[in-house]
Amino acid sequence: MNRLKLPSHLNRRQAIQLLGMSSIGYLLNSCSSEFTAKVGDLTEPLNQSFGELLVKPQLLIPEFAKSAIDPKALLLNSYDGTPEIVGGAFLKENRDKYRLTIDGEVKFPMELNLNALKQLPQTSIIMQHVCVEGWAAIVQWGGVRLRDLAKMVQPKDSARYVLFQSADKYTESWDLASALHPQTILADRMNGEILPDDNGAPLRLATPIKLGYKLSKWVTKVSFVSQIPKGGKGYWEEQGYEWFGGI
Ligand SMILES: Nc1nc2c(c(=O)[nH]1)N[C@H]1C(S)=C(S)[C@@H](COP(=O)(O)O)O[C@H]1N2
Ligand SMILES: [Mo]
Repeated sequence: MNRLKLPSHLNRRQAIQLLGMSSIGYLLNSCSSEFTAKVGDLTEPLNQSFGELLVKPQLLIPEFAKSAIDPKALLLNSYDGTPEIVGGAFLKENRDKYRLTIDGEVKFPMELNLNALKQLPQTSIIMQHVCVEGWAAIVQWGGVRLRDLAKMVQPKDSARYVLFQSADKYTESWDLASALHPQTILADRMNGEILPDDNGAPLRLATPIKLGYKLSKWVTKVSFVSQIPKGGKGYWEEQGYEWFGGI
Protein backbone atom coordinates (compact mmCIF):
# COMPACT_ATOMS: atom_id res chain seq x y z
CA MET A 1 0.00 0.00 0.00
CA ASN A 2 2.64 2.54 0.93
CA ARG A 3 4.18 2.33 -2.53
CA LEU A 4 0.88 3.10 -4.22
CA LYS A 5 1.45 5.95 -6.69
CA LEU A 6 -1.31 8.27 -5.64
CA PRO A 7 -3.27 10.47 -7.93
CA SER A 8 -2.51 14.03 -6.89
CA HIS A 9 -5.98 14.79 -5.55
CA LEU A 10 -5.89 11.96 -3.01
CA ASN A 11 -3.51 11.86 -0.10
CA ARG A 12 -2.27 8.54 1.21
CA ARG A 13 -4.70 8.40 4.10
CA GLN A 14 -7.69 9.09 1.87
CA ALA A 15 -6.63 6.40 -0.58
CA ILE A 16 -6.13 3.87 2.18
CA GLN A 17 -9.54 4.72 3.55
CA LEU A 18 -11.14 4.27 0.16
CA LEU A 19 -9.43 0.98 -0.47
CA GLY A 20 -9.84 -0.23 3.09
CA MET A 21 -13.57 0.41 3.22
CA SER A 22 -14.52 -3.09 2.35
CA SER A 23 -11.58 -4.71 0.63
CA ILE A 24 -10.68 -6.49 3.85
CA GLY A 25 -13.62 -8.78 3.33
CA TYR A 26 -12.33 -9.67 -0.09
CA LEU A 27 -8.77 -10.05 1.04
CA LEU A 28 -9.91 -12.60 3.57
CA ASN A 29 -11.98 -14.13 0.90
CA SER A 30 -9.30 -15.67 -1.26
CA CYS A 31 -10.49 -19.16 -0.34
CA SER A 32 -14.07 -17.89 -0.47
CA SER A 33 -15.87 -20.09 2.10
CA GLU A 34 -16.76 -17.17 4.34
CA PHE A 35 -18.39 -15.28 1.52
CA THR A 36 -20.28 -17.97 -0.29
CA ALA A 37 -22.41 -18.21 2.84
CA LYS A 38 -23.65 -14.66 2.31
CA VAL A 39 -25.36 -15.38 -0.94
CA GLY A 40 -26.75 -12.40 -2.78
CA ASP A 41 -28.09 -12.13 -6.26
CA LEU A 42 -28.21 -9.80 -9.19
CA THR A 43 -31.80 -8.63 -8.87
CA GLU A 44 -32.39 -5.10 -10.07
CA PRO A 45 -28.86 -4.87 -11.39
CA LEU A 46 -29.51 -1.59 -13.14
CA ASN A 47 -31.22 0.28 -10.37
CA GLN A 48 -28.55 0.44 -7.76
CA SER A 49 -25.90 3.01 -7.16
CA PHE A 50 -22.25 2.38 -6.34
CA GLY A 51 -22.95 3.04 -2.64
CA GLU A 52 -25.74 0.47 -2.53
CA LEU A 53 -23.83 -2.14 -4.52
CA LEU A 54 -20.72 -1.74 -2.42
CA VAL A 55 -22.44 -3.05 0.69
CA LYS A 56 -24.54 -5.67 -1.03
CA PRO A 57 -23.13 -9.21 -1.00
CA GLN A 58 -23.07 -10.84 -4.43
CA LEU A 59 -23.17 -14.50 -5.30
CA LEU A 60 -19.71 -15.93 -5.83
CA ILE A 61 -19.18 -18.48 -8.58
CA PRO A 62 -17.23 -21.54 -7.39
CA GLU A 63 -13.76 -21.79 -8.84
CA PHE A 64 -12.35 -24.70 -10.82
CA ALA A 65 -9.38 -26.69 -9.53
CA LYS A 66 -5.92 -25.81 -10.76
CA SER A 67 -5.68 -29.24 -12.35
CA ALA A 68 -8.64 -28.34 -14.60
CA ILE A 69 -6.75 -25.53 -16.36
CA ASP A 70 -6.15 -26.38 -19.99
CA PRO A 71 -3.76 -23.85 -21.51
CA LYS A 72 -4.31 -25.26 -24.99
CA ALA A 73 -8.10 -24.94 -24.89
CA LEU A 74 -8.13 -21.13 -24.94
CA LEU A 75 -8.67 -20.17 -28.54
CA LEU A 76 -7.88 -16.70 -29.66
CA ASN A 77 -10.87 -14.73 -30.71
CA SER A 78 -10.56 -11.18 -31.93
CA TYR A 79 -12.56 -9.53 -34.65
CA ASP A 80 -9.53 -7.79 -36.07
CA GLY A 81 -6.30 -9.36 -34.84
CA THR A 82 -4.05 -8.15 -32.05
CA PRO A 83 -3.67 -4.37 -31.93
CA GLU A 84 -0.44 -2.56 -31.31
CA ILE A 85 -0.74 -0.94 -27.91
CA VAL A 86 2.17 1.43 -27.96
CA GLY A 87 3.85 -0.98 -30.32
CA GLY A 88 2.99 -4.33 -28.73
CA ALA A 89 2.10 -4.30 -25.04
CA PHE A 90 4.00 -7.41 -24.07
CA LEU A 91 7.39 -5.72 -24.32
CA LYS A 92 8.60 -4.23 -21.06
CA GLU A 93 9.37 -0.76 -22.44
CA ASN A 94 5.86 -0.57 -23.85
CA ARG A 95 4.29 -1.77 -20.64
CA ASP A 96 5.97 1.21 -18.95
CA LYS A 97 4.16 3.59 -21.31
CA TYR A 98 0.73 2.04 -20.86
CA ARG A 99 -1.92 4.01 -18.96
CA LEU A 100 -5.39 2.93 -17.92
CA THR A 101 -7.83 5.85 -17.91
CA ILE A 102 -10.77 5.73 -15.54
CA ASP A 103 -13.24 8.56 -16.04
CA GLY A 104 -16.89 9.55 -16.46
CA GLU A 105 -19.28 10.05 -13.57
CA VAL A 106 -16.66 9.61 -10.87
CA LYS A 107 -15.41 11.89 -8.13
CA PHE A 108 -11.73 11.20 -8.83
CA PRO A 109 -10.89 10.43 -12.48
CA MET A 110 -7.51 8.76 -12.75
CA GLU A 111 -4.82 7.54 -15.07
CA LEU A 112 -2.96 4.56 -13.69
CA ASN A 113 0.16 2.84 -14.91
CA LEU A 114 0.81 -0.86 -14.41
CA ASN A 115 2.99 -0.23 -11.35
CA ALA A 116 0.14 1.61 -9.61
CA LEU A 117 -2.19 -1.28 -10.42
CA LYS A 118 0.33 -3.68 -8.90
CA GLN A 119 0.04 -1.83 -5.57
CA LEU A 120 -3.64 -2.71 -5.31
CA PRO A 121 -4.72 -6.02 -3.75
CA GLN A 122 -4.11 -8.79 -6.30
CA THR A 123 -6.51 -11.65 -6.84
CA SER A 124 -6.90 -14.60 -9.17
CA ILE A 125 -9.65 -16.85 -10.36
CA ILE A 126 -9.83 -20.16 -12.20
CA MET A 127 -12.97 -20.00 -14.30
CA GLN A 128 -14.54 -21.19 -17.49
CA HIS A 129 -14.37 -18.84 -20.44
CA VAL A 130 -17.39 -19.44 -22.66
CA CYS A 131 -17.51 -18.16 -26.22
CA VAL A 132 -20.89 -18.17 -27.93
CA GLU A 133 -19.17 -19.46 -31.07
CA GLY A 134 -19.06 -22.86 -29.41
CA TRP A 135 -15.86 -23.26 -27.44
CA ALA A 136 -14.96 -22.99 -23.80
CA ALA A 137 -11.75 -23.12 -21.80
CA ILE A 138 -10.80 -23.24 -18.17
CA VAL A 139 -8.38 -20.42 -17.52
CA GLN A 140 -6.76 -18.78 -14.54
CA TRP A 141 -6.75 -15.00 -14.64
CA GLY A 142 -4.86 -12.79 -12.19
CA GLY A 143 -5.09 -9.06 -11.57
CA VAL A 144 -7.04 -6.44 -9.67
CA ARG A 145 -10.72 -6.30 -8.87
CA LEU A 146 -12.55 -3.65 -10.85
CA ARG A 147 -14.38 -3.04 -7.59
CA ASP A 148 -11.17 -1.89 -5.93
CA LEU A 149 -10.53 0.53 -8.78
CA ALA A 150 -14.08 1.82 -8.41
CA LYS A 151 -13.43 2.47 -4.73
CA MET A 152 -10.53 4.69 -5.71
CA VAL A 153 -12.36 6.75 -8.33
CA GLN A 154 -15.66 6.80 -6.40
CA PRO A 155 -18.49 6.60 -8.97
CA LYS A 156 -21.23 9.14 -8.32
CA ASP A 157 -24.80 8.07 -7.56
CA SER A 158 -25.67 8.82 -11.19
CA ALA A 159 -23.35 6.06 -12.50
CA ARG A 160 -25.32 3.03 -13.70
CA TYR A 161 -23.18 1.50 -16.45
CA VAL A 162 -19.54 0.97 -17.21
CA LEU A 163 -18.07 1.40 -20.70
CA PHE A 164 -14.84 -0.27 -21.72
CA GLN A 165 -12.70 0.94 -24.57
CA SER A 166 -9.97 -1.20 -26.11
CA ALA A 167 -6.91 -0.54 -28.23
CA ASP A 168 -8.46 -2.38 -31.20
CA LYS A 169 -11.54 -0.10 -31.03
CA TYR A 170 -13.60 -2.90 -29.49
CA THR A 171 -16.14 -1.48 -27.07
CA GLU A 172 -18.24 -2.99 -24.31
CA SER A 173 -20.88 -1.75 -21.90
CA TRP A 174 -21.80 -3.42 -18.64
CA ASP A 175 -24.29 -2.94 -15.85
CA LEU A 176 -22.67 -1.52 -12.72
CA ALA A 177 -23.52 -4.52 -10.53
CA SER A 178 -21.64 -6.94 -12.80
CA ALA A 179 -18.67 -4.57 -12.98
CA LEU A 180 -18.53 -4.36 -9.19
CA HIS A 181 -18.89 -8.11 -8.70
CA PRO A 182 -15.99 -9.28 -6.50
CA GLN A 183 -14.92 -11.79 -9.17
CA THR A 184 -14.78 -9.22 -11.96
CA ILE A 185 -11.15 -8.39 -12.53
CA LEU A 186 -8.85 -6.51 -14.85
CA ALA A 187 -6.31 -9.23 -15.49
CA ASP A 188 -2.65 -8.87 -16.35
CA ARG A 189 -1.85 -12.55 -15.81
CA MET A 190 -3.07 -15.75 -17.44
CA ASN A 191 -2.43 -19.25 -16.13
CA GLY A 192 0.23 -17.92 -13.77
CA GLU A 193 2.21 -16.07 -16.46
CA ILE A 194 2.23 -12.52 -17.76
CA LEU A 195 -0.78 -12.03 -20.04
CA PRO A 196 0.20 -12.65 -23.69
CA ASP A 197 -0.41 -9.89 -26.23
CA ASP A 198 -2.92 -11.98 -28.16
CA ASN A 199 -5.01 -12.55 -25.06
CA GLY A 200 -5.30 -8.85 -24.27
CA ALA A 201 -2.06 -7.53 -22.74
CA PRO A 202 -1.46 -5.55 -20.78
CA LEU A 203 -4.97 -5.64 -19.29
CA ARG A 204 -8.20 -7.48 -20.08
CA LEU A 205 -11.51 -8.08 -18.40
CA ALA A 206 -12.27 -11.41 -16.77
CA THR A 207 -15.29 -12.61 -14.83
CA PRO A 208 -17.11 -15.91 -14.42
CA ILE A 209 -20.51 -14.18 -14.68
CA LYS A 210 -20.36 -13.07 -18.31
CA LEU A 211 -19.84 -14.58 -21.75
CA GLY A 212 -16.58 -14.28 -23.67
CA TYR A 213 -17.61 -11.37 -25.84
CA LYS A 214 -18.21 -9.19 -22.75
CA LEU A 215 -14.59 -9.74 -21.67
CA SER A 216 -12.75 -6.96 -23.44
CA LYS A 217 -9.07 -7.46 -24.20
CA TRP A 218 -6.49 -4.61 -24.45
CA VAL A 219 -8.59 -2.34 -22.21
CA THR A 220 -7.39 1.25 -22.25
CA LYS A 221 -10.32 3.13 -20.75
CA VAL A 222 -13.04 2.46 -18.19
CA SER A 223 -15.86 5.02 -18.02
CA PHE A 224 -18.63 5.09 -15.44
CA VAL A 225 -21.73 6.57 -17.08
CA SER A 226 -25.40 7.20 -16.34
CA GLN A 227 -26.52 6.09 -19.80
CA ILE A 228 -25.15 4.01 -22.61
CA PRO A 229 -24.58 6.30 -25.58
CA LYS A 230 -26.39 5.52 -28.82
CA GLY A 231 -24.43 2.92 -30.75
CA GLY A 232 -22.32 2.19 -27.66
CA LYS A 233 -23.76 -1.08 -26.39
CA GLY A 234 -20.71 -2.96 -27.58
CA TYR A 235 -19.04 -4.26 -30.72
CA TRP A 236 -21.07 -7.48 -30.96
CA GLU A 237 -24.15 -6.17 -29.15
CA GLU A 238 -24.63 -3.53 -31.83
CA GLN A 239 -24.74 -6.44 -34.28
CA GLY A 240 -27.43 -8.26 -32.35
CA TYR A 241 -25.72 -10.12 -29.54
CA GLU A 242 -27.58 -10.03 -26.25
CA TRP A 243 -26.51 -7.06 -24.11
CA PHE A 244 -26.34 -8.53 -20.60
CA GLY A 245 -24.33 -11.55 -21.76
CA GLY A 246 -24.69 -13.38 -18.46
CA ILE A 247 -23.62 -16.98 -17.89
N1 LIG B 1 -10.71 -5.93 -27.57
C1 LIG B 1 -11.29 -7.10 -27.87
N2 LIG B 1 -11.72 -7.87 -26.86
C2 LIG B 1 -12.32 -9.05 -27.11
C3 LIG B 1 -12.55 -9.50 -28.43
C4 LIG B 1 -12.11 -8.66 -29.48
O1 LIG B 1 -12.25 -8.96 -30.68
N3 LIG B 1 -11.48 -7.47 -29.16
N4 LIG B 1 -13.20 -10.70 -28.64
C5 LIG B 1 -14.02 -11.20 -27.54
C6 LIG B 1 -14.47 -12.59 -27.68
S1 LIG B 1 -15.79 -12.89 -28.71
C7 LIG B 1 -13.93 -13.61 -26.92
S2 LIG B 1 -14.56 -15.18 -26.93
C8 LIG B 1 -12.74 -13.38 -26.09
C9 LIG B 1 -11.61 -14.27 -26.53
O2 LIG B 1 -10.50 -14.13 -25.66
P1 LIG B 1 -9.14 -14.85 -26.05
O3 LIG B 1 -8.74 -14.35 -27.41
O4 LIG B 1 -8.16 -14.49 -24.97
O5 LIG B 1 -9.44 -16.33 -26.08
O6 LIG B 1 -12.28 -12.04 -26.14
C10 LIG B 1 -13.31 -11.08 -26.20
N5 LIG B 1 -12.72 -9.79 -26.05
MO1 LIG C 1 -16.42 -15.01 -28.24
